[in-house]
Amino acid sequence: MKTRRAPARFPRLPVIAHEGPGTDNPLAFRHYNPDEVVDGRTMAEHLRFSIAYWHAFRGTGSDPFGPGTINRPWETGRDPLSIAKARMDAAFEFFVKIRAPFYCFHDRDIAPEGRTLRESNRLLDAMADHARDLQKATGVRLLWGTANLFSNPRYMCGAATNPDAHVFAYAAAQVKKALEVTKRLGGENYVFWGGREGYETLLNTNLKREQEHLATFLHLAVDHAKAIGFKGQFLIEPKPKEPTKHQYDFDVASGIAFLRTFGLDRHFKFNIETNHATLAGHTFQHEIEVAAAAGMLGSIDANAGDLLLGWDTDQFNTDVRELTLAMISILRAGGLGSGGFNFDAKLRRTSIDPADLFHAHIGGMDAYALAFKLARQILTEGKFEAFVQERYASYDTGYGRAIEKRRTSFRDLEKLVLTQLGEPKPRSGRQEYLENLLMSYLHR
Ligand code: XUL
Ligand code: CO
Repeated sequence: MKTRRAPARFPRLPVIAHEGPGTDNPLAFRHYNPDEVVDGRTMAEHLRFSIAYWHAFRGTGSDPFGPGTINRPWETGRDPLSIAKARMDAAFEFFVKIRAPFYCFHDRDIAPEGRTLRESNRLLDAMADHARDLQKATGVRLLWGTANLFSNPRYMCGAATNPDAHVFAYAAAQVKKALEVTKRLGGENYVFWGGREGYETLLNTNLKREQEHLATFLHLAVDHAKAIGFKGQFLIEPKPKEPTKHQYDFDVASGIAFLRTFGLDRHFKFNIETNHATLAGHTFQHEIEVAAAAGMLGSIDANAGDLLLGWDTDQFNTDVRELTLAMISILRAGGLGSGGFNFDAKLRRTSIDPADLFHAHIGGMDAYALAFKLARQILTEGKFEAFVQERYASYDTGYGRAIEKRRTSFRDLEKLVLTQLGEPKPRSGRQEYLENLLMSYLHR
């Protein structure tokens, strides 16, 4: 790598420092102290924050009603490859300044797409070399890679679920390359988000064949990972709709059913995105609990939707209550392992200043750091745990235990009720008491 220092792309923005909750500096962390050691690990190691390349460095603020509003100086002039390199220099400067140890990308975020697959692969290789050099120079690592199988018009009717086998083959070739690049850059996970793996109308769709094709595609990916020695974790990112009307990986529960049906469950965990959970009609915490119950909690796409809007608004999440509940479930499940918290979130269309990118991520990181601390405190004190344990205590002994061990029958239970138990005595679920208890932690 050349030693010549590139000019700063964010010249007026500093490396963000932790100044504590009392600071009035808007460009400082109040709660996220990357170097603070908690239980033998730094906060940076616990939280494994990651920046989403597509939003932070490819997002322009465009919407269906108008073009982009966000203009970055490195996006103009020269040829697409030079622009991609200047953009990546800016990205790594940002990762360092915002103190994020990880980033994530789609293949087409970091490199321009060529006219042929061969040319696209060559461009991707050139940008992977540049990324490798920048990773080495900064210490920033790749949380996960993925392939964009939804933007190019060839994928308008799906990639792995396309009715045309030619498109399936093209998508396979693209994922093969993306997996190889992810491995080369030390990516710790690889994500499959089926943006167009669904349908608009059943009038033109063979749902059964499409689901089988999707399963075959994932099996081929597992085979290729094995062939090249990629050891990262495979993740499915569920989303119920948008861009298609119905997507096959609707939510975590349907994802688990799909993976188990096709013998893929050993190879996959879930990348749970907050806004996708709410689009599926669930809370964020619900999706985390469902994945954790199956031992398949992998990683988080950290964002939020706007509950008054029905689409994927990908906002930064500063709802400490929601995040504390999510963190309780994550910590109780033993954490995210090779996963992390990836800010799959974008600036509002009107937030056009470089400083807005900093404020957005500072808020997201602080909210998660605060939620992490609150959740740890709640779990350490164990009041909710004790309440729940007591609520289910009748299953710990006697006939309750026999039910859990499946050592009983309807006949046995009927006899028990008729001869000994009689009518059960209703017990309060005490929801309001528990909500107040939660509030006492959030607002001390
Ligand atoms: C889209 C989305 C994607 C995935 C990666 O809603 O979340 O950016 O995270 O393909
Ligand atoms: Co996402």
